[in-house]
Amino acid sequence: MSGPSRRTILGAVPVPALALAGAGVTPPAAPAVMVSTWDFGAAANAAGLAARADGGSALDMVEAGGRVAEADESNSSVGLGGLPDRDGRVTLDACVMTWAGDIGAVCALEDVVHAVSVARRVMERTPHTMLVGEGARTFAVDQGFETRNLLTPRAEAAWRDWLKTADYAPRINSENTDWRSLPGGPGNHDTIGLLAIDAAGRLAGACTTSGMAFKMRGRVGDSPLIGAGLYVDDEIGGATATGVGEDVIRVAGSHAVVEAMRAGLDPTAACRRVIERLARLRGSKIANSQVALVALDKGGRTGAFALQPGFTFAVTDANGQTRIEPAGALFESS
Ligand code: SD4
Repeated sequence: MSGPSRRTILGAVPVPALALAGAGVTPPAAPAVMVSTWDFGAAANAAGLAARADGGSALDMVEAGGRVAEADESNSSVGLGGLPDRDGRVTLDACVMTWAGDIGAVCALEDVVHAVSVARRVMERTPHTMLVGEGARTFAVDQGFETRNLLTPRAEAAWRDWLKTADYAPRINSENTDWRSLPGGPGNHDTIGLLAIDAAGRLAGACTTSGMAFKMRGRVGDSPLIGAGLYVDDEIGGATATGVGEDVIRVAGSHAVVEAMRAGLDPTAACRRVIERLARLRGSKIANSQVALVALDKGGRTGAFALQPGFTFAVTDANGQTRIEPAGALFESS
């Protein structure tokens, strides 16, 4: 069955009244213990599962997964190799949140690959929850993190090419299309949001990114913002977001998903409710925006929903079985 066209959705018809496209995902064979955004989440989940097998906490799991994406030089939007801002500087945003409500974040961090680990240090070693820019970098150096130039030759070439037009226009699902089309496919990654349940049944999450390619210098998206790019409530579940951060922030996307689950919705329905809310709020302004939300509840159920088709997420169960799930979307392909 086909869903509504983007034009229909944007034509003043109340979103909830419509039969929406691709509403569900296949339930996992076994409860999930880790979920992360995009196809490349599979490699991150493998690292998270290894951390779990070593007795690691849910925080260790999501940190390990985030570090896989950050360290991959061939990715275009996380850590090393991330596409820079319009001034040619790679700046990283990341956050973590635990079962206990402990949080840490960094924004616009430069020259340090593992932003997710710096965010964890902010949580563990400072009286604060967020450090930005030069202060975040200084803290990371004080904590022993190595510095290096994050702008790889490939990312620099892409930036120089972009400078010819200097047209800032986020591309829908570039996270998957770039990754699939680049040489070596599975080696390429993008913004990654991760949620995990450890052997003690505790939940944690992380989100790490170099943000939107060719953003203005100083721009911060949703990814390091607790409540927008990530939220975890150990009684209920967690959620994380990817896509155009400005639109995720407007609806406090991840927190809204967790609250929808608290109200009784399953993870897919909770993500869908928040995407519909964004569509009602923004109408035609989100016609060319992609926002995707992913959730994992306390019982290991997962779900996701997006504005546009093409978003996928990686689900891993306690046996280490990983599946790539396609998310339902509000707009069908036009
Ligand atoms: C941001 N949400 O900085 C991030 C970008 C993203 O996959 O998710 N890209 O707005």
